[in-house]
Amino acid sequence: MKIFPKKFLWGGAIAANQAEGAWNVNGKGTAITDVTPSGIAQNIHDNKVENGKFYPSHEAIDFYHHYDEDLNYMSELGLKCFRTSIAWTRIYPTGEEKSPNEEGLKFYDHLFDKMISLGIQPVVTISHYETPLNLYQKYNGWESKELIPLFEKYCRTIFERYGSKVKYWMTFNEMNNVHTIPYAAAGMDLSGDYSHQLLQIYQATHNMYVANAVANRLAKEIMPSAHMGIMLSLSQAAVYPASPNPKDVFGTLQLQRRTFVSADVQLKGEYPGYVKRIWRDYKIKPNITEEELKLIKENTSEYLAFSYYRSSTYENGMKIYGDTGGVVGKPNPFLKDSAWGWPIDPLGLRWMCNLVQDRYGCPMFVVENGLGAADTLESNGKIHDPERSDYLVKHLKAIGEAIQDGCNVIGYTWWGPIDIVSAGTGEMKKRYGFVYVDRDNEGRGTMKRYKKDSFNVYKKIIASNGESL
Ligand code: BGP
Repeated sequence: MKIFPKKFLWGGAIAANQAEGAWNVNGKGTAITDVTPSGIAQNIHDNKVENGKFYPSHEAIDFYHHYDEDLNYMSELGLKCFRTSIAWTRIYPTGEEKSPNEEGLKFYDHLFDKMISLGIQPVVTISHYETPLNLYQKYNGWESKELIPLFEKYCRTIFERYGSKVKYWMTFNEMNNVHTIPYAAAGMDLSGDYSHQLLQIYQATHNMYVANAVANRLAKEIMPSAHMGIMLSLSQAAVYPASPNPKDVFGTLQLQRRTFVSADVQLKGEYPGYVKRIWRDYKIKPNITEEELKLIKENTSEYLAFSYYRSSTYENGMKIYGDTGGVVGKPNPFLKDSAWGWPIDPLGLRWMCNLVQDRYGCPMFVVENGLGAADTLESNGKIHDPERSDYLVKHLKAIGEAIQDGCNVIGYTWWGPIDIVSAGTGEMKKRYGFVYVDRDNEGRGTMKRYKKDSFNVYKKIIASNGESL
């Protein structure tokens, strides 16, 4: 049955800091990720060198020097699009230079040209956990409005340069994660008591909403045919009440609203009442001007891009933890966990698509989904990864169901179609790829690439436009 639209964007997604390596070459400045030896979710941010080792983002899989070969694999896979981020610090090393770094700009010219020559459409995240370190140290990242004009300058530069090559853009990766991993999501630290921390969170997200609106306004001027989206972690919203206790059910809604608020403001253009209630209850007053609200209202985003890895369960009053995968609640007896403890729940993805359709009615783009697992490279160069194939097929079937439910899903980019460094743990061992990279947690290995069994599974699905599912 023909379920997936003809122009469905089958793809893969990575982030500059988890793949490129080459962290300080050709004028690149230091990003927050470059000083997190063990993964960004762990908030190791005090700029300490651990045994002189900065493996994760300093070398990663050296995509910077291997992109040609790597994109050839992506082309063989049949990808229609490839999502990556532009490293802000390649373009503006500290975020504050007057003019951009030409070497950095050239790199993305080559990268996008290569994709286009293969018939792969570039999809760009403007800021993926890669705030320039200087902006964290000087301003505590997005807590400060100083970042808005700096971001605008960065956007102007990349829109003017790549506007003719890139049609799909998204501003901030998983902005809603600011509640659980503020250093990664907003380049900031939280301090003081809970209400002060809440104030910081709402101030930072507000500043990012303004920056998103500014980017949308700029896009209309510079590249009017571009599609501008927001990107959220919907694993953060895929939360089930742990019981039918009304307190668990209502508490779950409150928790989900930490995610919805970002979509409500940036897609509908207004702050919802439930947020104003939180501000009143905690006696916090973020600095928000009438002019900014007008700007947000007039420059809403067109589509909602999201990641979805897992679901969680919530019991009223419980302390919520979070990592890159979403929130971590009570174990769900109905689901099996991945090797890294993330419950595998394809139906949760169908639920999220439907929820987005019902709440916003806008196009949606599943830009991250995947299974992080350890793989074994056999002596004959083979890698057998049936669990990854199974995860892929089940989640794509769930999207197929969502499309039949009436959801406007425009594409799907599997997370890490080639192995990259894990954002959360800094490990190489937690692999998502259809292509294996010979590189271990200690940075050893030949860097050679190998196709895994799952490679052909995804290839077949794409070749049949999803009909083989
Ligand atoms: C998301 C991030 C990605 C990515 C993914 C998987 O939150 O946007 O950068 O890494 O999670 O997480 P991890 O790498 O920790 O397995």
